[in-house]
Amino acid sequence: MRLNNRQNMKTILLSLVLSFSFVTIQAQTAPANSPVAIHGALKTKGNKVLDEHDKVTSLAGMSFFWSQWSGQFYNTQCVDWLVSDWNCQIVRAAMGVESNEGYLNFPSVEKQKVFTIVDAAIKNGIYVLIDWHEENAIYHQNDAIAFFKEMATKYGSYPNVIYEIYNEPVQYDWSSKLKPYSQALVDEIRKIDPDNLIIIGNRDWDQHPVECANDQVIGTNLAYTLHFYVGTHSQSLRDEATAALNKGIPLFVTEWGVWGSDAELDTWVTFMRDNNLSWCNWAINTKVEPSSALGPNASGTGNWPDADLTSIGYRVRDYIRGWNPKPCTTVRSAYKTMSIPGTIEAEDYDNGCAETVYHETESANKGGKYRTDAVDIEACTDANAGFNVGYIENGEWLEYTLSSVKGGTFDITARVASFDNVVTKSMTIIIDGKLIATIPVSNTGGWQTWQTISIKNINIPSGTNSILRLEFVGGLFNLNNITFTQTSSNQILQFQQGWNLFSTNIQSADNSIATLFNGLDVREVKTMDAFWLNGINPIFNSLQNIEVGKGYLVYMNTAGTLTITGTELTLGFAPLKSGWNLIGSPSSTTKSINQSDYPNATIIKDFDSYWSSNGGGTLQNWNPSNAYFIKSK
Ligand SMILES: [Ca+2]
Ligand SMILES: [Ca+2]
Ligand SMILES: [Ca+2]
Ligand SMILES: [Ca+2]
Repeated sequence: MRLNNRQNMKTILLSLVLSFSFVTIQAQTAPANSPVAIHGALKTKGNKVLDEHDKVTSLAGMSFFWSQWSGQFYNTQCVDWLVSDWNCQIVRAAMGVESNEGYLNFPSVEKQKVFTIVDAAIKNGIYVLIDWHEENAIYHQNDAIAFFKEMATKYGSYPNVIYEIYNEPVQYDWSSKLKPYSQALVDEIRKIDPDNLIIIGNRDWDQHPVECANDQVIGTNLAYTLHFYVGTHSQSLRDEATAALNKGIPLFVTEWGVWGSDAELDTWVTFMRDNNLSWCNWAINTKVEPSSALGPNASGTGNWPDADLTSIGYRVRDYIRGWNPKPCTTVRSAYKTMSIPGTIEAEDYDNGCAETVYHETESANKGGKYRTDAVDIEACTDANAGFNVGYIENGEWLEYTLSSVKGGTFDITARVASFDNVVTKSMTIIIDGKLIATIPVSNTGGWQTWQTISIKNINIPSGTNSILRLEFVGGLFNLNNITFTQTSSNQILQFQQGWNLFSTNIQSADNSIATLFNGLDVREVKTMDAFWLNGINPIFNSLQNIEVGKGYLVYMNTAGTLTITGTELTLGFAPLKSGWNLIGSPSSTTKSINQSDYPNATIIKDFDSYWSSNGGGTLQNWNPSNAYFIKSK
């Protein structure tokens, strides 16, 4: 039925509104930081594939195997795993067309497998190749057109989708056979989807892209296929690819694998990296053949442990993981609860991102143990075994959140190993931005020959949720752990101008008032029955020393800070006289006041608040730096 003009206009407006909101919804669909959220719609320019920000983009991922023979892998869980564990940025649904089991005989069965993979890719925010996987497609052009028109209608508005219209043509002439097929497919797809990438196959299983470059298909956002098998193809095919690129066409490696010697594996991967070629590796399958990524027992739904991968699959996974590393969004947190004094294992650096909690010169964990960040961790043969950070290089650093740092003087020791005589090396210790110490490191005679390095009498300020940072100068050593042993403690007392109450639990080597208060603007220190006055002849002072656990009054002419350094002593409850007493805190930590602490106490007070055996008052805690007036029955 023909629409009249008014209805027609309404329909156009309505479809504009619908398509606009549709696009908006999809933009929100790609999960944050996913490849599609980052790159958006791909396009071509010259011989490059660009993202929506005009940035040259190459993607790495896996190809599924022929759909008709590996349907057990065509499921959402498998794609989820390839994204979450392998970091695949693209997958390829290789829809088998010919053969008795293929699409031509079972179109809805095979198409449904493609839908499953494409929908899972969209859900995960990755790219997906819809691959017409056959060698003789020129004889099934109408089937291919019908299929891709349906795909373009269903998925053409999703930036995720890439059409691969002819997997691997055999020896058909480009200009007279393959190009007309490709032009027809491109023209039909473009009637529905004006912009998603279309990848075009070429002669001899995609080894002659130069022929395409010399006689190009007309259209936009077209790239041409390059396929290779490491161990079969070598420099001459790389030369062909380079020549095609130099003639200005973009290439897309929709499939490559290993078949035979893997000697040129790195060479081929480097070639793709250098030329920004996107790729999918062949294949997710358990078939016993050289290119399979999975061993015979691997599940059909992902969750593959390393043992389920073939040696090639394991290496390919590494390439994919490192191709476009996932952006780090991990918020810093302690890997384990650690504090000073104590031992900090080098490998227990904080959870978090590179350059936030560590700096590494290269992105692999070269030791391959314990954790999966860039930090190099290996099994350790030192006492208590465990792990050590290895491959330490000049300028690398690690950070650790410490729940508490007890201020005081420390001996610091570290267990190190090195088999290098040449480089001058050391480790610098920084806490909360303050340089604490630098310890030299020298050759121990082997990478697992462990020695203790140490530095003594280092003063460290107290803190909570402190950041310990270890900076490595020179490098070329391994670190097992670092230990902070407290040799003396600090107590820091903040005095206001005027009268203050205080006590201490630190026994310093010289606890005379004259020494402790040297440099402070103090007028007087007193107890209830003795005094010390600044400036008078010392022999007239009835009070000479500060004793641990006792309470004192001090009058400051101006405010000041008293640091008492020495041995921490255990405090306790002093005997009380009847009536008023001045006592020191009975506890070296903040602790609530109970009647049972002093059964005869009726009032406990400082300058600001009181506790009463009858209740009331706001004084609730023994504070280790305070002194108290206490009335006893
Ligand atoms: Ca589109
Ligand atoms: Ca590393
Ligand atoms: Ca390193
Ligand atoms: Ca360790």
